[in-house]
Amino acid sequence: MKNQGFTLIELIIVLVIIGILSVTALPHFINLSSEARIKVITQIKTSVKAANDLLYLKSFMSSYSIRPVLNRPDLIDIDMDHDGDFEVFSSDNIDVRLKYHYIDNTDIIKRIDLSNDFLLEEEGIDFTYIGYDLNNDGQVKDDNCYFKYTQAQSETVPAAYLVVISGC
Ligand SMILES: [Ca+2]
Ligand SMILES: [Ca+2]
Ligand SMILES: [Ca+2]
Repeated sequence: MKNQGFTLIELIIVLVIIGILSVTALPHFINLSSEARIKVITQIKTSVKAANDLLYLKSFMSSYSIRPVLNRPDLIDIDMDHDGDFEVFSSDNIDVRLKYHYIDNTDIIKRIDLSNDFLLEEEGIDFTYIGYDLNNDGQVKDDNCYFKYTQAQSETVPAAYLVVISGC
């Protein structure tokens, strides 16, 4: 039999169902996306910490070449790709310069895959914020939905990881 498309009564039924769905489902989706944002922010923290823990370990492994930095006892370079060069300033090379064996806050962006959904903001020489700019004002901290990385401060004060999710 030839398909005759929707009859008027079918169309009305469909519209009513869509109406009911949008009323009941919308608040749920808003909740979900807040939950999703919290999950993502937490995930970013986990990824950065995992990357950092791994680099920390490698900085003590004899299988990686380490180079001290002149007059900077807080810094070391690691030849991550084992090619004998220390290309720590090249953005497409995995060689890395660590501060007290942890990632410098400005190198976070090199170490994780970040989508355009996030805003990344650096503050001073120590802090990097990655989060949602929910009110679109170009700033990330005011939205209270971010991950904050603090680079290591000394041999005894390692890197720190904080999530703020009260605004997510
Ligand atoms: Ca290298
Ligand atoms: Ca820094
Ligand atoms: Ca903002």
